[in-house]
Amino acid sequence: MTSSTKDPGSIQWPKHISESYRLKIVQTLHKVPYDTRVRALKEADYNVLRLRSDHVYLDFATTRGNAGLTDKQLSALMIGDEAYAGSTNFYALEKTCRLIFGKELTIPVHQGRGAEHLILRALIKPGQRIITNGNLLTLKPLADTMGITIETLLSDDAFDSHSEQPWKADIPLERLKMSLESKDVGLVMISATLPHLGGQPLSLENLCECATLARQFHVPIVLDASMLASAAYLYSAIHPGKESLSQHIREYADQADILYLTGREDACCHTGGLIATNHDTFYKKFRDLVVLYEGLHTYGGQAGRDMQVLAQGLQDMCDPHYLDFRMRKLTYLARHLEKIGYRTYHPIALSGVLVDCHGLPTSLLPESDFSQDNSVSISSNLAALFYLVSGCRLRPLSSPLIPNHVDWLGIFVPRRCYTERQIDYLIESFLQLKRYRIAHPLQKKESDQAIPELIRYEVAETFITEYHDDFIPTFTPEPYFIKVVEPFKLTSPENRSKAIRKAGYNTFLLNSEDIYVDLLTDSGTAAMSNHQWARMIEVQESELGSEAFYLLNERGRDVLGFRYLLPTHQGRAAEHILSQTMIRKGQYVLNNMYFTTTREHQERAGGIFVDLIIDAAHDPRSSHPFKGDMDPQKLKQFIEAHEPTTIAYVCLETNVNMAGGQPISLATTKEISAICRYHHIPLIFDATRVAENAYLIKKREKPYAHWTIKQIIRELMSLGDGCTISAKKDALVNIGGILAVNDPVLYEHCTTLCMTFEGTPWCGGLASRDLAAMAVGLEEMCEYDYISSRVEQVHYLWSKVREAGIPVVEPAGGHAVFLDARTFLPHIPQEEFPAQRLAAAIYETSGVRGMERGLVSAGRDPLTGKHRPTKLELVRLTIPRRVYTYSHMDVVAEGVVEVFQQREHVKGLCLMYEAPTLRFFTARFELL
Ligand code: P70
Repeated sequence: MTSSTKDPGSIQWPKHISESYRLKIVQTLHKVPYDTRVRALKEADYNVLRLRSDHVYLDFATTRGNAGLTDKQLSALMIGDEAYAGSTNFYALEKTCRLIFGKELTIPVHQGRGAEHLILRALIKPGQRIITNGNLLTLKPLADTMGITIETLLSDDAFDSHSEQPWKADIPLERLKMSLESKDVGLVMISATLPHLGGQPLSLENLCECATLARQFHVPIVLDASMLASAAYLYSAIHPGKESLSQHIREYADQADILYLTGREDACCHTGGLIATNHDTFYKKFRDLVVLYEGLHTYGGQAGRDMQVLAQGLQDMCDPHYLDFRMRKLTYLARHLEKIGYRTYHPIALSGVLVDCHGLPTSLLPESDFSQDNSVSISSNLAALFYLVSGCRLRPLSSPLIPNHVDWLGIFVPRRCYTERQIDYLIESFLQLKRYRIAHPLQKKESDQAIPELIRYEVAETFITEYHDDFIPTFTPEPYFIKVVEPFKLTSPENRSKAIRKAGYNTFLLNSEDIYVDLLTDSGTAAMSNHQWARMIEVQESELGSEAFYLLNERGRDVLGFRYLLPTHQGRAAEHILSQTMIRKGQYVLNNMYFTTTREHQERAGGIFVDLIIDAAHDPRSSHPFKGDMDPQKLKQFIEAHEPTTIAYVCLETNVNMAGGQPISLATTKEISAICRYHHIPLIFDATRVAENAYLIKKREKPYAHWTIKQIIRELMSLGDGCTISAKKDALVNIGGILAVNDPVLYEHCTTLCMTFEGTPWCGGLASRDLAAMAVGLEEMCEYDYISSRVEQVHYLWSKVREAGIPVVEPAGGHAVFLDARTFLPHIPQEEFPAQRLAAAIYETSGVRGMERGLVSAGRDPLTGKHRPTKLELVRLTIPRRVYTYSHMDVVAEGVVEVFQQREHVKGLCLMYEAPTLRFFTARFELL
């Protein structure tokens, strides 16, 4: 063996690596209360592997069949042709195997164990032996039932958690030779990694040598390639060179006479597997058997869609970026556990982290010696305790996977499923664990016939000594896990320079494929949840009285409290209808600052836009907690100076976008509302970001600290007469808007315009499925854990850039971090568009896309034709909802800091083209 001994966990990574994907669909996640955990554990007979998955908060029991899919895999699910014979999906799978593994003949099977079953039946006789490095989870029981002996050959290092030997899955060649010489060996089955040892890899050299030996003795060599990408990745990490991950995968595959896999590991499928070979004689044997045990040779017990997903998953797994991130995440986990006193298995590999239960902090175990003859392992006890403490499930490893003298608790981290914050929760739980002690260890239930992993336990007396109350982590982990992802890449610096020049230094004009982390907007960019998708598929499409409309109407009323609701295709459509209905030419519309589309519609309806926001809003450095508030004094003075009848309405935006995502307070809004009511002036909200505003009220306005988000929203909305909403923001949909009012006459007028511009009043120009998604979104936005993790993530980025000395709008807002471009680039005068320039520079440096919110956005004064003066010259980094993780935020902060460090070299821009309205969308610039 010629491998070096470099620990892949010690490789120098760039400072921040983030997930190579953004979240596309999330699955909502609920904490399991302590009392439920106590009950659930008892019901599961204290064996965590018997717990119902809905009683588990975060599940680290296995990496099999629970990965987040890629968007392409999800769409593959939809193109299963489900033909019984010769489906296109089979041919896609066959082609993929040829491409990736260089194997011409493919037999699909339902899962890995289906493959093992066929291989054993086809190639080995009872009484013969199999030599393996041991993926024994399924192979061992299968061989037992078939009367086949298994000989596991591994070096002693494999079970030594301190040995840094990087190839613990290697087969000792001397022992292999001796066994082969005994002549009764029917197969050599080698696994590319050993998942039960955390994913320890096999070296390519060892595989080559095993293959050479096996051939000398005419014994076929079979490779379990379920985690071949992981092995090949670790191989390339230790042998850095020109070869790609795909090339290494191919080199491993080339050594095998037969290759098989379960799609449920590296290929990130939920089911499916295959056998592939270039040998016709083997193939024919499998083909004869597959019809008996699995299904026809062109579907092998898989739905057509599953073959298509597998084919896609195999292609996706050849991308090393995800494995870079995964390796880092697992290294992070192991290092932190060690820091807080747990011993983990070395080196770190790609299935997960193993905690050595012989090296536990002593405080955890009973005061009396943990009985030597207690047949229940410490790891099983610890897993039960850990579940009680955290709601998380880990996996105690038991024989035959590992020898009796070792006792490990496995933390198997599902692929593309949990975020770094959730891993942090796990780490904090381990810290919390140390405050508990097992009082009476578990005992096996007498006469239990279950297989070793599923044995039932009981406890004579109380299980733990004391209950220290439910622990509250120091942060809010995302209340969802990842169901589907959308992979992305960072393009080269040359590519980015070219792209921004081509886009006329306007980030609106960039192509999304050139973008790494996209913080252009939080509008229509959210990841929808499993519940939203489920409702979307459920509802019937109809533009007349659709059930989805009634669903939306009911939820909308429940959350907002207005009597009449009209869907629109998005926010500006609602603004259009409302402005046209409520404004008479020459009337004033009083606002708290402005939003671009809102003002445009007010002015087009003949209104005169007036801004009455408090002065602090225009000062980026003021840390007033409610910078979105309208100034009641200014309002009173305005009404005094003009007749109330000259005012069409007062429009209050929640979480004022252009001011930096700054909230309005309930106290001031009550004052504003009272003034309006006294003078019979309607008060209309732009409630686009009302949930974020409600969260900030809860945090910053004392009397409401104990109110629910929904109660605060209802209280706020009860102060007005109606609202417009762009549902593409807080309401968590990709398209949609709402117009809601109390006045039936006004509603009828709006309905007429809706018919003209949007669609029927039951659809507003949307598909019924969009209404359904909106209905569910309105509810989800009110969930405290969601909205808190959402806003806190924004605050995390805000704090990070602020701590680096970068000028930001104070205080942190609800949806975005606003960089103060005037202070950031003091040498660029406002006429040279510092914010526009800064947004472009951030893109060029880091691939992160933000948006100008300054002179360009303010547009020109229709009367004078001059740029509208604006004090705020900002770049907005807007965080989409449920899409990015904390590690993405780290990468963003790093990019902004990099530009900051070279800020003197950044020059201004000159305007080359602008459209007459909303010019920021399409304006073009050149470098000065
Ligand atoms: C953004 C988006 C949209 C928006 C809003 C408020 C407070 C209404 C709307 C319009 C998208 C956008 C729109 C114009 C310029 C730049 C960006 N804001 N009210 O990114 O809703 O887009 O659904 O028609 O923030 O802030 P819609």
